[in-house]
Amino acid sequence: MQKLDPVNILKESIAPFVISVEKVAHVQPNNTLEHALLILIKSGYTAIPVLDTNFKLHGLITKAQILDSILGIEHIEPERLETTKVSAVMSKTLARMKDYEPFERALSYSINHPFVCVEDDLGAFIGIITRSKLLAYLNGYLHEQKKTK
Ligand code: 2BA
Repeated sequence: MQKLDPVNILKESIAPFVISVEKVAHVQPNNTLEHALLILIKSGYTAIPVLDTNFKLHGLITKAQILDSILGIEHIEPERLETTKVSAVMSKTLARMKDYEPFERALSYSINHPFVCVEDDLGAFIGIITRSKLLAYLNGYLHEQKKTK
């Protein structure tokens, strides 16, 4: 087995950690909030990426953003779910990196983000890396290190 050291692990490829696009729940910018809420509820996730039909990443949308957008002054206004588009509510700032960037970049993003979006050189969305996958790998790595001491 390859002997890892702290410098090597930081420079490792992120490829083994990527959950590929076919497995990532997502919505499109011109979908309604009603559709996005259905996808979020059915998938069980609190936040998912927003991709267009060419798999270009536009942002991310959360259940909290959708619920916030239907709050009126005194009432919840669910009719807005049918008339508002995802693009009007989504966040455009998100953790994103290229597929050739190293493990250390994904790790440092995951301090503040539960997942990082990964794109290829042409800007096509490839998938996501979740904080839990990175931590599970680090945990295994640290235990291996302990055994060899
Ligand atoms: P959250 O939706 O806040 O989910 C937090 C954690 O809850 C997930 O961590 C997972 O451990 C668990 N969880 C939530 N929904 C689940 C479900 N339907 N089935 C199984 N476990 C579920 P991670 O798996 O590390 O995911 C971190 C974040 O990455 C998620 O945050 C979500 O925003 C995003 N994510 C993960 N997998 C995704 C996928 N296949 N499609 C879209 N987004 C995904």
